[in-house]
Amino acid sequence: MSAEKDHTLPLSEMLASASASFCGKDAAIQHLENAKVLIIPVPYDATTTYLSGTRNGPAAILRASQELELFDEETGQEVCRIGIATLEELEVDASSPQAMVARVRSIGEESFDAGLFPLMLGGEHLLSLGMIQALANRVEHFSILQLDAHADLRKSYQGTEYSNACVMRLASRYGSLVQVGVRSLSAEENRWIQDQQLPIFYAADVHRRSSWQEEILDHLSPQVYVTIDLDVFDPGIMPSVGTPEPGGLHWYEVLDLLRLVSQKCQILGADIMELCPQPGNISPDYFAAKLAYKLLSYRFENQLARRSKTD
Ligand SMILES: [Mn+2]
Repeated sequence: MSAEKDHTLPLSEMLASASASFCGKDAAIQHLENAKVLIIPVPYDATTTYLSGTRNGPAAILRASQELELFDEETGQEVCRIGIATLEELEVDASSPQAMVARVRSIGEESFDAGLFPLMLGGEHLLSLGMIQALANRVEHFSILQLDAHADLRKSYQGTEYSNACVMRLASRYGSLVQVGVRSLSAEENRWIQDQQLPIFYAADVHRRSSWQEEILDHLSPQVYVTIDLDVFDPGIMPSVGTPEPGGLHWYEVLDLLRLVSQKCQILGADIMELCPQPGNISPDYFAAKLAYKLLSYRFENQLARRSKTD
């Protein structure tokens, strides 16, 4: 396939085989008209600053997802019944990070136009910019809820603004940014946060303030894009990231937040980024796959409940 070709292919011709799909063949939707969710795996890491390897993240998540139980005990539902389609891994455009972001943007626009909920699996965090730009081209006002150990608000890094270290500064041009779980930033980023009066919930705030989840809701617009850098979690439970930072969030802290946001806002799209698989340690891969399934379970909880009432 040429580097340009997948831009012109309709999404339906880019679907992964059933057995390579998220949650495997029992859950896979092979016709987009029956799907509500589009899983978009993007195996790209060009600007990662520390340990690289997130290009292997999407495949590891998809592999681990084959082992997921399809029933979710919290919602009492099997969210795969909503219709989850999976794209083949997006072809990498190695010419520049800008070109790769543009490729993600075009896939994002197509999935919004098709009425699908995009869930991107990364890959490096810079790619989130493409999905956020796609959303901004379709929706006027939305919040960006960023779960991340790092602020990623530098003006430029190593001579470019198209870097993981700058991605959320770029993204903040398109939606109102709310950051959660941050515990690593520069003095320059700190000044910018204060100048912009950016709502930021440091990891320490999450650990020490009982009302942090409600406070986050106060800052969110009715429509939200959720971007999760897996390093928001404590490296004790999520070691497979390129830049681990101690003192991260825990499983249920993040799940509770995601469920609350799903109940109070409309989540329009999401991504789970920066899985850097470690040979011999599959637990974090499964963790990421389950997080993706949980996010979808919460997002479509009400829709599935309405469906089962009319069944
Ligand atoms: Mn990060």
